[in-house]
Amino acid sequence: MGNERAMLAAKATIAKTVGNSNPLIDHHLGADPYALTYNGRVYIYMSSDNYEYNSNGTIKDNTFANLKSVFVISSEDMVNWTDHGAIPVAGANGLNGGQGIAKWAGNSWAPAAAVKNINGKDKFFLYFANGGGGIGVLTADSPIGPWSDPLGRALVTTNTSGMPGVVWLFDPAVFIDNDGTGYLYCGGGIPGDPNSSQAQRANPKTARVLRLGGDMISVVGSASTIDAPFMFEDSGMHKFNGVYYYSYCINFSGTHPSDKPAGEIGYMTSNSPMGPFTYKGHFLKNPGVFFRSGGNNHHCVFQFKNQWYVVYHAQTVSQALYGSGKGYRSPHINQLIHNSDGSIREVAADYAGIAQLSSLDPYKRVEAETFGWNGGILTEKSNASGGPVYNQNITGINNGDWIGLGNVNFGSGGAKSFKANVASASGGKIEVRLDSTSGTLIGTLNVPNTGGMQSWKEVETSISGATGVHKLFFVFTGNGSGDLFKFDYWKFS
Ligand SMILES: [Ca+2]
Ligand SMILES: [Ca+2]
Repeated sequence: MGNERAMLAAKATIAKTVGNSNPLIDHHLGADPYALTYNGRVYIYMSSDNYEYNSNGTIKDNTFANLKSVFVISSEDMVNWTDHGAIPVAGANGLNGGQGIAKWAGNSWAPAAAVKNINGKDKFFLYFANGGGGIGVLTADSPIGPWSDPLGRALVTTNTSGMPGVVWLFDPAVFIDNDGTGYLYCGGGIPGDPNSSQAQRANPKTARVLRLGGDMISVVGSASTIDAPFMFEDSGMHKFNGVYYYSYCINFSGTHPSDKPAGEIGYMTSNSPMGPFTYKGHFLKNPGVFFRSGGNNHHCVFQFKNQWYVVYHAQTVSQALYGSGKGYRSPHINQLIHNSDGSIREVAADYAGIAQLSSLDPYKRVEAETFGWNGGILTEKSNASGGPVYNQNITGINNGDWIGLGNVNFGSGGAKSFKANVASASGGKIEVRLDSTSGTLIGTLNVPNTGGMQSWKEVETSISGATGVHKLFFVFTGNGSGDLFKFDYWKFS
């Protein structure tokens, strides 16, 4: 994920400070976020923003050259996020080290995910844009994969019926109605750009909606045009109180009426998922209004545990590292409120984000790559056996680095022992602390030399004084300035 963390002193957070929930993660980036809720967890799928450097090592502005895979994180409480790594989507010309799944695709921009029960089995669908030239779909039996390419080609191209006139065939959103029918929303751009007329900017007619087949990997009939005023990109769809809300990013060109402000998320409503839609207003200002660095605006509205939210991106992590955003994006979530008349209130985007929804259970296996806050660590694909698909471990662990978790419930009886799966060529220690990186020490795990940095071993230590609900911190210590060890999962008993 780059060497930028090496520049930071140990113990420093980048942008997500202890107690805050935004950005969702700051140990790596993630753009164009999309939410899927399943079995009490929210999964966020993101374009794989990654820092690009000039030959002299200075940071470049984002050219989007790295958007070849899809990052996935998930949470049950909106504070502690599990890193599920990167789905190697684009597979043309040996991309993703030859492991790319969609062999025909050169890019995987702006994913969208859905789950549908087909023949008694939950099937997952991941839609993505092959740059601005078409939309593909991968399928899986779990929200984190493993994924496969059921078509071996794009699902939607510029040749699909009803698609001509779309400038950028990208930014899919997927929606499944109560009757099980799926719909795909996509498109963007301004005809004639950069020499477009005001009429073309005001009514680009580049958004589309398509009905999907029952298998979710075919299209039915012709795409319908959504005449979204000042449409730029970033389609969204949600249903509230029987009304269909189509939302999108308003373009930056020409003269805008005051109710269609440039770079904000506007929305339209209809009584049908295929439209026609009527413009109603806007609900999410450009990220630059809230977080200084602006750039494009990308969002997804979703419901989780009976509340509505919007996940969006902002250049907060890159801004913290480099002083300006440089076009690199990170995911955020804030609450979304429908007024009693059905209109959507302006979102109050901030760093505080969502208060933790539930306490974490420390008595089941918890992936080490699950945390709310961190200082100085990275994640990577793990060779440890027995973990989830695309299992990750914590890496880049230097003396003084740490991870922290929001509200962990040890119960009234308390924890007696702590077990961790670790790998090391040299050894070190994990200090287990409550409430802060310098809080009450409830145990210290000695990490032995396990024979290598991917030679995994479960080690255990006794714990005392851990009862009730606390923030939980693991502080990593050891000799020397190099990488001390790696950390796969942990469990109290
Ligand atoms: Ca480190
Ligand atoms: Ca793990």
